[in-house]
Amino acid sequence: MAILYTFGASHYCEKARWALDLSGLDYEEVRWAPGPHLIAARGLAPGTSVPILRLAGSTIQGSDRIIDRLEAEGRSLWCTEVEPDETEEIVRLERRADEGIGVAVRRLAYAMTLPAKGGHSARRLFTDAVWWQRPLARMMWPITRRAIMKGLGATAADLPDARAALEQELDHFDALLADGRRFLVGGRFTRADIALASLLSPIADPPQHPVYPGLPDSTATETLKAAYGERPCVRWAGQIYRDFRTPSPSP
Ligand SMILES: N[C@@H](CCC(=O)N[C@@H](CS)C(=O)NCC(=O)O)C(=O)O
Repeated sequence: MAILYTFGASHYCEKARWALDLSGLDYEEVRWAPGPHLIAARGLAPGTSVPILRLAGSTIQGSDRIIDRLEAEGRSLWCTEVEPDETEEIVRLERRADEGIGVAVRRLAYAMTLPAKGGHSARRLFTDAVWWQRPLARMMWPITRRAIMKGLGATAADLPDARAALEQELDHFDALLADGRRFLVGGRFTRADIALASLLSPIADPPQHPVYPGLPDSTATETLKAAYGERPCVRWAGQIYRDFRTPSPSP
């Protein structure tokens, strides 16, 4: 059976999980915890980031590559038969969601929670990880926490920048959706919609999300929702979840 390695709360992992759920592929999800994942990931893939998919003897790292593979196998339930100019637009918007919204949401969420010591965000990050990683993750947390703040530019001093970066990305997608379109490209549900909706899920916090409702509450989610929950692109993400997010099997 295929295995998807994730962080339960990661929005990039949710993107891959959503695509896998739609593909009908039989898979198991194994959730890791930040810190110990470094050892586990290096044993499997060139880099340390999740999601990682093990499928038929191969290892695919990165949500975009995982979706590429599902498409190559003809397993996509989203629309792939599009015009060449639409393909370019789908690629462009998925990349913008990955590199813009995805990065900015994560940075702001961490900048709001990690600088205050207290373990609140740690509980959310570890709670559903495989049993053997949890004690290790707790031990490593002081180092992991500092590494994340430094690596992602998520210190208290970074808050204004992090907020501005996210707002710039939200403005971009709000403007794109201002014509009332239901889907990002070509009037059909494509991988660009999966990308943007999943990467906005930490703000949209949709009830259909297969992981968030079971996690400890997050002050970051509440603050992000209060600040940006009414943004058109965030409301759009909630609607895409309502219409297209089928439940995934429990890990
Ligand atoms: N563009 C990548 C981003 C993946 C990513 O940044 N994953 C984070 C979790 S949100 C991660 O694994 N960080 C730990 C690491 O890189 O070691 C994708 O779409 O898969």
